[in-house]
Amino acid sequence: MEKARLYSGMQPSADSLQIGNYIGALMQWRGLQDSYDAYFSVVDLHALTVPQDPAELREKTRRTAAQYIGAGIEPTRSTLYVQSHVSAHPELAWILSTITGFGEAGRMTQFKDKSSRYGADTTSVGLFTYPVLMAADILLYQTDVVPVGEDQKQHVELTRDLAERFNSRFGETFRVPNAVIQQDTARIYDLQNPTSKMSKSSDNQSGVLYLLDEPSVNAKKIMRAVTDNDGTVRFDRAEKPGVSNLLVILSAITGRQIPAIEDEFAGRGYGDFKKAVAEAVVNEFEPVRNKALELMADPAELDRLLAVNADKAAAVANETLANVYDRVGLLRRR
Ligand code: ATP
Ligand code: LTN
Repeated sequence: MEKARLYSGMQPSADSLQIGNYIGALMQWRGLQDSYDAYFSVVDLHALTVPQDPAELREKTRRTAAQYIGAGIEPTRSTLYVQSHVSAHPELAWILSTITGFGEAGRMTQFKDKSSRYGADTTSVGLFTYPVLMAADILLYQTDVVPVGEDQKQHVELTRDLAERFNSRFGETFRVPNAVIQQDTARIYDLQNPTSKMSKSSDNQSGVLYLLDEPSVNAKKIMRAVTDNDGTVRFDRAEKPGVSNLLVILSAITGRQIPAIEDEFAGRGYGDFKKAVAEAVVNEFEPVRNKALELMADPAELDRLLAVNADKAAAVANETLANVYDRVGLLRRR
């Protein structure tokens, strides 16, 4: 039987990914790549929706791809590519934008949050149409499942609506995808501010564990993580957000259940517990970081891998796009 198709992606918005991206996305992707025909993109066109330095964007794109591979996304098994290498993405996005309502796009909460943060004058039209490009990413590959965080659920809903609308207007063209929402329990918070989500593009780096940082830097950040005065290693998001966050990290990385960890550290101080978390994180990151650094040291080989995968992706995407162009009535070029 043919494997169902899976699509996901991440923006190259930082020099290094952080542990939330690893636990919340990469570990899951790695686990899914055997059971699905999986496509993973570095969505550089999406990154352009906020100002980027051109040289840095190029570098971040390579680095993000290297970290996908370092984390175990295998470029021979999964189709791991850079979004801008497949020109069908912006082409389909244009077509989809013509069937997206202005009000419909305006209801996207991520756009509302970001535009109110940046102000109307610095908010680009690209930021407004961001979800339409995301819909194009997904629909080009006749995707069945889209693993994403809770914050992207609304964008996948829009994608489904657009697929259904297009199919009913122009005939069956797109598979209607389903979101697979990553468990909220896999959400990682900032070590210094454990009630806000950890982010790779955070202004303050002291609470963020970067995959590519030196092991000693990450160990230090964990030893300095904000906790509380109660002194017991116990999961309680409301009262003990710092300790709970460290418990989630240790549990996700070791695969052990939180109660078993609580038992192990009963009657022991936070120092011991933090040491165990630091050791687990450093050991987990080491091979990921080494592999990513190795790939980054040979950009020609990395670019070659990405080109092979872009060709694989383009073959699928172009077929969908040609069908779409026909359906909407664009004249074929002979
Ligand atoms: P940015 O700062 O650029 O918004 P980010 O680190 O918040 O980046 P995204 O690029 O928005 O991350 O998300 C990439 C993937 O990582 C998504 O699947 C998202 O759900 C997951 N992810 C991001 N941050 C976390 C987190 N703190 N905990 C768990 N998963 C996360
Ligand atoms: N918007 C997503 C990244 C993204 C994506 C996609 C995820 C772009 N295109 C297609 C899944 C499928 C984010 O910010 N995490």
